[in-house]
Amino acid sequence: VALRNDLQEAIDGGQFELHYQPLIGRGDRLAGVEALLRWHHPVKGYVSPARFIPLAESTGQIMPISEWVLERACRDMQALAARGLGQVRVAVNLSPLQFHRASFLATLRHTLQRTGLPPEQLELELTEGILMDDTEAAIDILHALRSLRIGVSIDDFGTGYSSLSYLKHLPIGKVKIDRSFINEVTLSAHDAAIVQGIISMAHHLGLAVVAEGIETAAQHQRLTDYGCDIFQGFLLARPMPLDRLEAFLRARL
Ligand code: G
Ligand code: G
Ligand code: NA
Ligand code: MN
Repeated sequence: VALRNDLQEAIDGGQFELHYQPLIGRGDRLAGVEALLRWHHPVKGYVSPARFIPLAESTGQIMPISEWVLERACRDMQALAARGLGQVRVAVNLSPLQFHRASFLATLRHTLQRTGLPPEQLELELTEGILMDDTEAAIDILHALRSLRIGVSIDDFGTGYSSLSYLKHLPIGKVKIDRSFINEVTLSAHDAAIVQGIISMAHHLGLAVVAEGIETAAQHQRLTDYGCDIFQGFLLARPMPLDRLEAFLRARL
């Protein structure tokens, strides 16, 4: 209950921040950034979304939080563009409740209109669980996103049911291999086989592959050898507030 009340104060009192983690393509090309929510609690300091997102899901508070995240991410990318840093693609994590709300697509459209962000610059990250809940409804929403020209990636890929065959029915653009497989990709023959299998299958289906949680140069090299398209992890860049992202981008111009 305490955390729940705190969450309401956080919503009302502007205690949320968005940090951004760069996604780096082959040849050191910037592929975009992932928006990661941070709660700066006045007493507890930074509280991880892994702690408060599940709570916010159960109380419904996830809805105003999600709308804030989407709007902030769009506005921040517009601010970067206005400062001459180019049209940076931003990936926003979706919660299940948000995705299945009847108002979801309308909210997206309105946010893009209000902020002026070109839809091609927005990407949504969904977990397999979101798609498995009600696959028929999910596919309809994915088609609507595609016609809006908003990108979709499957996050934490490999940790859910991962019925690989369902991928062929889904209009999506990318899979993000969960970092639990990347952790030991250079140490475990099993993880290496799983990672290569995912990359091969995804490429045959016309999907791009992101490896998340890259922490060592050996992992980066191995994933490069396996043909992975995009890399994300502390080795390349940590999540950072907008002003630091701006400096990061400026240094690459
Ligand atoms: O950045 P960090 O490792 O603390 O993220 C923990 C979890 O919180 C991850 O699963 C991430 O996807 C999720 N998360 C981060 N930001 C958001 C957000 O804006 N919305 C939702 N629904 N989940 C988020
Ligand atoms: O579930 P999701 O993939 O959205 O989680 C993203 C989270 O992963 C972010 O909170 C981010 O802080 C974290 N993350 C990003 N790169 C790395 C990394 O290299 N190592 C670890 N351990 N976590 C990472
Ligand atoms: Na994510
Ligand atoms: Mn992930």
